[in-house]
Amino acid sequence: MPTCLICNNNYAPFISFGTMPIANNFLRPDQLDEEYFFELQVGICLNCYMVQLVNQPSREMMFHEDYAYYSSTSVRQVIHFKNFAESVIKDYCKSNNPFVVELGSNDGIMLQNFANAGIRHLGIEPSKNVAQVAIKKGINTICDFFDEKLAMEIIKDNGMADIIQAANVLCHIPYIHSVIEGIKTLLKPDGFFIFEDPYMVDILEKTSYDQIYDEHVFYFSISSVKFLFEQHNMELVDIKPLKVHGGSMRYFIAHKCKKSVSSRVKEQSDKESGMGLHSQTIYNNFKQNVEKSKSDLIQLLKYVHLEQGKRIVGYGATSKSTTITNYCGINTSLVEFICDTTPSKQGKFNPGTHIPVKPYHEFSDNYPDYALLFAWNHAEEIMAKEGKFHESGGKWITYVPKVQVLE
Ligand code: DWN
Ligand code: SAH
Repeated sequence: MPTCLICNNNYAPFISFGTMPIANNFLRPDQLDEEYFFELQVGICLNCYMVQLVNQPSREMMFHEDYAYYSSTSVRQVIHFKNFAESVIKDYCKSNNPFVVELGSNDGIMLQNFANAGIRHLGIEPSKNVAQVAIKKGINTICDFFDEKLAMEIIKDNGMADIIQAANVLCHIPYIHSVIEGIKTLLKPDGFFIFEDPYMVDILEKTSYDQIYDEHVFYFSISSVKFLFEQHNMELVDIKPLKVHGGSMRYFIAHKCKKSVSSRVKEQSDKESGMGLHSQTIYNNFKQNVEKSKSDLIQLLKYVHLEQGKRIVGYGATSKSTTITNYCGINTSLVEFICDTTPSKQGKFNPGTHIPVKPYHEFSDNYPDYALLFAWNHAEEIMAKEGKFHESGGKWITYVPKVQVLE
């Protein structure tokens, strides 16, 4: 039985997806034969309620000098982080010469707002290629993995932080205890650690099982986050539900007994418990929903392409799509190619099932009959700009919250 990364209790996995490649390892033609695979399984620890990956590939296999995800590819995400930064500046940057630290700052999508406002800031980003984009924008960035040791070095050079932020990062880190100890050391006594990640309740309700892949080690809920920070004498003091990435939660953490705790925390925690988040049944039901989603999707794609002879192209070579394509066995016999605006993914092949990734113009120059929306979390942004595809008679296929053709 695996051991919980949070509390060392034993737990049993409730779902297995079979072997999976590294989700963001888009392959050059000469790399197709040398892929790494691992067993993708998830379980819930019924002692601390943390939903987690059973096996994790090493961090260096995922975050390196050629990390495929550049945060600023979505215009809506740029706006989301501008609003996030502006609220932090307004509410928490009142002290003299405040210092803001961001973990997993990627290409600077969040910190550029602090840099532009002349606020002292520092990004910690281990993936060198994206860190360099931020540095070129004039954003102070250390290219390394954040942990307790690095926190001490940051203090030595910069002093303590008023605010520490992390978006879609904490859930990526299996050595989370060292990271939280680092945050505790680096954060001023009256400071806040504010982080956001995909929310377990949204994943369950939408059967968005494609959020499950190597980089996402944890699937947070209010209950598991509370337990985790209490182990470090820190406290969850407020929450804010968010629409991004298909439903996320923003968590506000403070040193223990330093801030009043919003009633929202208990309300949402009670809601989770009422939904059955603390017992096994809901996760077993999720497994059944995932299996149904898989068979519905394969059936639809086969009907559309093999029986009706229609062209299907994937839209957005997301990390999430690696889980869908590998778990459902989707390859070029069903999907012609995947279009994506990220230059470093283009001309490569998706991990595992080796569908070619092509530049966006290959989609718009010759619209397919159907577009399989792998970037479903950006649906609003994508639909708003793809009016011509729709006018040409093109249709969208989605699988979240259920498999369907959007009319
Ligand atoms: O947690 C993570 C999140 C924040 O980002 C990381 N582990 C990795 C990554 O996950 P993802 O790859 O599933 O993220 P997205 O934001 O769903 O990826 C969107 C992809 O679609 C990018 O490759 C860019 C592309 N795209 C596009 O081709 N046209 C996106 C938009 C909005 C578009 O219009
Ligand atoms: N914050 C951005 C990027 C999320 S992708 C956004 O929301 O769009 C996750 C990022 O976390 C990657 O850029 C990865 O390199 C970084 N990361 C992984 N482990 C880390 C660690 N220990 N410390 C800091 N960043 C880390």
